[in-house]
Amino acid sequence: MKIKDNYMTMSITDRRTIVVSDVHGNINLFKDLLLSVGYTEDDRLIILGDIIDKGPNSIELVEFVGELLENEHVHMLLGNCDCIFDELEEDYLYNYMQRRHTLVHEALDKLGKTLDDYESQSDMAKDVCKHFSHIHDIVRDLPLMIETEDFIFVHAGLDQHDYMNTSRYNALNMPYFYNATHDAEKMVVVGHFPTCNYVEDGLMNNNIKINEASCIIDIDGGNQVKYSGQLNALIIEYTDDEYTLKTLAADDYKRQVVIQDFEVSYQEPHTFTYPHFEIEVFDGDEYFTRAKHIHTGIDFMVKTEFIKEIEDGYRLKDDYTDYFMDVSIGEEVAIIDDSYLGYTLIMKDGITGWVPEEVL
Ligand SMILES: [Mn+2]
Repeated sequence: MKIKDNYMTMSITDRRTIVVSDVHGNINLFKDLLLSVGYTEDDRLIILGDIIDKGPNSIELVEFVGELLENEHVHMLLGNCDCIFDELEEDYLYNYMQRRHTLVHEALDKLGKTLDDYESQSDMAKDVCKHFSHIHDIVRDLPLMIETEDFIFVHAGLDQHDYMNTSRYNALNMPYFYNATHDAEKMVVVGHFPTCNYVEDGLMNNNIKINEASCIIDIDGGNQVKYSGQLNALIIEYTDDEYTLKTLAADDYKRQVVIQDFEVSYQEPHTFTYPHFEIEVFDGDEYFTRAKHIHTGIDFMVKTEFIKEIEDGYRLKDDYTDYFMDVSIGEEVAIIDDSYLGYTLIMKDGITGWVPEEVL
């Protein structure tokens, strides 16, 4: 199957359009985001796929999206994670379930069963399909792409040439599309690949990224995937034939008020993201250690607890930023992780960084 076999065209100039992607079972955050954008049924809502897996409430979220879809101005595209019902008999499923929370976990929970209760994976698949066909029905025949006057919406990406012939697999799975090019001559809006993987100015930044030159917008804020992920909304509004774009984000981290100013006079921040985690480690203390990032050759200071010793060397235990955030008294910031010695990882305006713990 290709995009040209399953897509929709529509005009979006008549009302406000809100675009959201990769909600991944996080129903509460999705509702928060809809509330913050002031969503009403007069708006157009386009969900770019991947409502299922990783987050805690995939089944309830699919049911909720199913209700929303009864409104003719609500549309959802297929994402790779929404294909879970087609993968129930795949060999890799049980292995994946060890690493990630999935819709299957929730389905078995609701059935009061575990994988051990089934003689075979095929029996499990049949049972889940039988009891959750109403969930399957909602995500079964979703389109791969929506094309409008000025925009193309697709979950992951388009082929470089002849986008209508992009395969279903590429439309749902293409990595690093933000760095690619296309010949669609419209603004292509995708999710799937968290924007913080495209590091600019050395910052860990989860906000929507817009590349006017290559006509690509990535809106995936890494919700449920990155430890400081957020859920982004892209808002498109037309006046006559001209559109304007606005962005808004929601997250569910606890908030704390800054009680002391903190300012760094000069720094050149670095952010290293998946999959380049190999580092060389030099001297340090319990707070920070001098290290070299192997893939880029960059020398930097790593929070010592972020170093993971492996068989033949050292790795970062996850995405890492060495950015120190400026904060002022009275400011409210999101607390990402306050379990580190002496310093707290916070997020402000979609950007993640460290502050000394005494400023909070
Ligand atoms: Mn995806």
